[in-house]
Formats: sequence, C-alpha cells, structure tokens
Amino acid sequence: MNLIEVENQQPAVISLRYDWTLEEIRDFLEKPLIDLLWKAQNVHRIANPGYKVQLASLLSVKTGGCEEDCAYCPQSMHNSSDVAGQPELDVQPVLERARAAKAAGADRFCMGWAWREIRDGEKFEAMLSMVRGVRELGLEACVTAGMLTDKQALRLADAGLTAYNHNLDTSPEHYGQIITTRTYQDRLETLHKVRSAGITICCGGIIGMGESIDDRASLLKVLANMNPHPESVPINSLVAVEGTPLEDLSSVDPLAFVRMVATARILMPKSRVRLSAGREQLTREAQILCLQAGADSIFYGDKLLTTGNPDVSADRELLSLAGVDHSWEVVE
Ligand code: SAM
Ligand code: DTB
Ligand code: SF4
Repeated sequence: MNLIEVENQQPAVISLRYDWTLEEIRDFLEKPLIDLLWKAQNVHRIANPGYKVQLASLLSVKTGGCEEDCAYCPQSMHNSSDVAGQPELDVQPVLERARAAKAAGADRFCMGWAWREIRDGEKFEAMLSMVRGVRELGLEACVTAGMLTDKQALRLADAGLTAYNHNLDTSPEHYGQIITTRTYQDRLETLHKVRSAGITICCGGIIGMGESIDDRASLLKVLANMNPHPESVPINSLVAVEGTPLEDLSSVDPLAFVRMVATARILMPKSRVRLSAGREQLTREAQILCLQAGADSIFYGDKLLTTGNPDVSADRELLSLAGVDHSWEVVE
C-alpha cells in the first residue's frame, strides 16, 4: 500500500486559553499566510462545527453630536464630518426596521446611540422598550451606546438584551493617539459592568489607524486574555471618512484583515468573529478568505451606522458562492 505521510497535523481537541503572550500572538499575525489559514481553519472546524455565518443588521437610533473625540468617527462633534440634525428614532420606527431586518434574513439586530454614556430618563426607557420589542420578534438584540452604570446594565439585562457592544478599538499603547476623552480603563470598566449584569460582550477593534503589528497583537492580547472571552469580536477596518482626522489614511491591505480575523479565531476559538466595517473595500475573494479564516458573522444590510455596507443581494450571493450555511430563512 502506498502511504502518504501527513504533515503539520493539527490536534483534534483545543483548549480555551486566557494567558496568551504578545510574542505568541505576533507570531500568528506574521506566520506564512498559508500556515496561518490552515491553523485557523482547524480551530474553527473543531470549535464551531457546521460553519454557520450569522447575519446581524445595524441601525443608528441616535446619530451624530457625540461628545467623545474618537479620531475615526464621523459622529463625533469634534470632527467636521459630524452628521448633525438627524432626528433620533422613536420606538415604533425602530421596531419596524427590526421586523424588516428579520424578514430579510437577519437574526441579530444591533442598535447604536452616538452617546458618551447612557443617562437615565425617557431616552433610556425608550431603549429598554426597543430591546424588549426586538427580543419579542425572536431576534437577538445588541446595543452600543457608550458607558453605563451597574444599574443600567441590570435593567438592560432585565429587558432581555443579548449583547452590549463596546470596543477597545486599538492597543492600550496606541489608544492615546486615537481618543483622549475617555481612557482604556473606562472602557474595561464598562465591559466589566456588562459582564457582571449577565449580558454577553461584543468587543473588538479597528485596524488601519496607523497602528503597528505589535499594536494589533496587543489589542488581541487584551481581548483574548479576558476570561471568559468576549462572545462576539467585531473586526473593523477603518472607513476613512472625510472630515475626520484619519481621513487621509489609505486603506489597509485586505490580507492584513484576513490575518487579524484568522488570529482572532485561533485565540478565541468559540467567539463569533464578525467581519465588520470596511467590507465595501474588500473584494468578494478577500471576504471569502476571511470566512475561510474563521469569520462567522457579517453586518447585513445596506448601511452600517452612517457609512455604507455591501447590499443585501451581494451578500446573499457571497454566502451562497462560499457555500457556507447561514442561520436564517428569508421571508420574501
Ligand atoms: N458611542 C458608542 C461607543 O463608542 O461605544 C457606540 C457607537 S460607535 C460608532 C461603535 C464602534 O464603531 C466604535 O467603537 C468603532 O470601533 C466603530 N467605528 C466607528 N467609526 C468607524 C469607522 N469610521 N471605521 C471603522 N469602525 C468604526
Ligand atoms: C462595530 O464594531 N462595528 C459596527 C458595530 N460595532 C456597531 C459599527 C461600524 C461603524 C462604521 C462607521 C459608521 O457607519 O458610522
Ligand atoms: Fe463615535 Fe462612539 Fe466615539 Fe461617540 S463614542 S465619537 S459615537 S465611536
């Protein structure tokens, strides 16, 4: 019998780790791409059998006029891009949009508020009604609205909130170049409150903001050493919006996006790794490589918060071309 020796055999089980070193993570980010993809694929196949891609739709409920000075963000009042004068949405129109997202095939509905922090009052009560309404539709509900108190986190949990999105955005070392109005520590404390209230965490970052490979490794190190890992890890590539301080940065190499996704998958085997902002700049082939690298969610719908996203028909075609399973049924 002719035998072929199997090289580079991967283990059949994987354990979750919370003690990754910067060197280990940098080694993954810099591995020959073909080896990195092989490793990421193996981890993904073992940890998430069935290769499902979750579709999440986004809606900006309160747009622009935010007090924070995030250098990438079109909604900061510190940036001339600030999208002023857009009406804040009420509960019913938001639920209409959630219903439409469900009919189009989404199974998670994410709502954004351009706030520094949540304040008690009518607007917070409306947020709670939106969360309840989205959950009643049978969708997962995610909110991103800045910092919050323990009590607000508990009330959101009570309303049935599935996840709270609060990104670390970049490494602790690079952070000061990007945001000065709130600290890394503030962000970690917000995440701690969300976790303590029993809400799952959606936390990731952005590449393409002038950071080094070490910065990317360092961001992933903070995320991957959280115990438990964030259930959802959005990987964004900067959408350089005119009027923001980062407007002139050129877009990152699509393969850097693939590497970031693959490394996140290896470090956090069971987390949902979300291909987030920046997909419009990626070819179909680059997106398929990201799926191959272990991305298992996309934002689905023609718009992110204020910027564009591939249209729904292109995404349906992408997923069917890739042949991956998606956890939805479209109601035409
Ligand atoms: N104000 C809330 C906060 O900062 O947590 C919620 C909204 S904020 C727009 C949500 C996330 O979107 C940011 O943390 C950032 O990671 C991402 N984001 C915003 N603008 C972006 C851009 N131009 N390119 C890529 N990602 C962006
Ligand atoms: C995340 O990490 N990316 C999404 C979601 N979480 C809220 C938002 C991307 C926003 C891109 C810029 C915009 O459309 O305004
Ligand atoms: Fe934009 Fe959120 Fe920063 Fe406000 S806190 S400027 S909405 S990213």
